[in-house]
Amino acid sequence: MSKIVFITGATSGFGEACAYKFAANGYDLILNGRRTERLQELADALEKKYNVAVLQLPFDVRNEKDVFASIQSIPTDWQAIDVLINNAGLALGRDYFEEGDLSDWNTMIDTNVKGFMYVAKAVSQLMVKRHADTGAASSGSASTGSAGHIINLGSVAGKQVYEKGNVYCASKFAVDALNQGMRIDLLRHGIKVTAINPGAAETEFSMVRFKGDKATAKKIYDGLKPLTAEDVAEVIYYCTTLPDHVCINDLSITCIQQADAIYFNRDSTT
Ligand code: NDP
Ligand code: 8X3
Repeated sequence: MSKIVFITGATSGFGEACAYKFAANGYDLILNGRRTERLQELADALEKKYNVAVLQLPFDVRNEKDVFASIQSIPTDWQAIDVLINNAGLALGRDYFEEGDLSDWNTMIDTNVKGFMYVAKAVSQLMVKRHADTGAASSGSASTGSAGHIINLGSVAGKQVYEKGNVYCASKFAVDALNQGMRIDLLRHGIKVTAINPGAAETEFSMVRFKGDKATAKKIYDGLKPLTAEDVAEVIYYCTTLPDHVCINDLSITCIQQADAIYFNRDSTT
């Protein structure tokens, strides 16, 4: 039987690249995002190219009821989720704190923190149930690796605050704390929990952050050869290939021109 990966935010960027990477490696996929046409196109492409099965699960991660209802209604055949890539998220605006837009703040917290928690809770319940059903709990063996793997998308912005990053950084600091908390609390169920913390990666992220202002979005990557979505997907996939008893807990990844959330070595010729 094929393994199953569940990816939130699969309609673009890291999520979409992960969908291709995991499909290429034989996984069946549960794919989430709000843009249903994109989900359909992606599902069609993956099924055709890799002959994998795809279950589309469109919902807005901010909607608590929809998240739990959708995940609890996953057909039995699909409930043995091996890997959750808890990825849906966004930044909105880059403003001095006192000038920040309250609606942007609410959307970031509702998506990156609350939505992130809802998805992780609903999926971890399925993983815990599976762990109990397979008897791993009673044997005390957490090393079987059969219980599942949760991969949380943090950020270098969740390790260090930068100017005008305020609320986005706070949301990713929360992800960092939740990643640690989940790892501690899910330890007894044999569930691996990994944080992936990328630096600047050219996806739709900056276009979303700057609300379609192409010039400002592009400026973020001036003088950089930033990470690509595929670079990040490669690393995420790698984390799932290690032996059952090995877990990468927390991994930061930047392009070679970025040291952390603040320091860049930009090259005008790049
Ligand atoms: P993209 O904008 O390319 O992709 C974001 C994805 O999240 C889309 O598929 C979008 O789908 C989905 N999404 C956003 N809001 C919701 C929602 N409310 N419900 C369901 N899905 C939602 O960005 P990235 O791929 O770059 O970002 C993915 C994650 O990585 C985010 O958590 C981001 O914070 C993080 N990150 C990004 C970095 C970067 O530089 N790009 C660096 C570090 C971390 P749809 O609109 O269809 O719902
Ligand atoms: C996204 C990376 O540096 O734009 O989390 O905050 S950054």
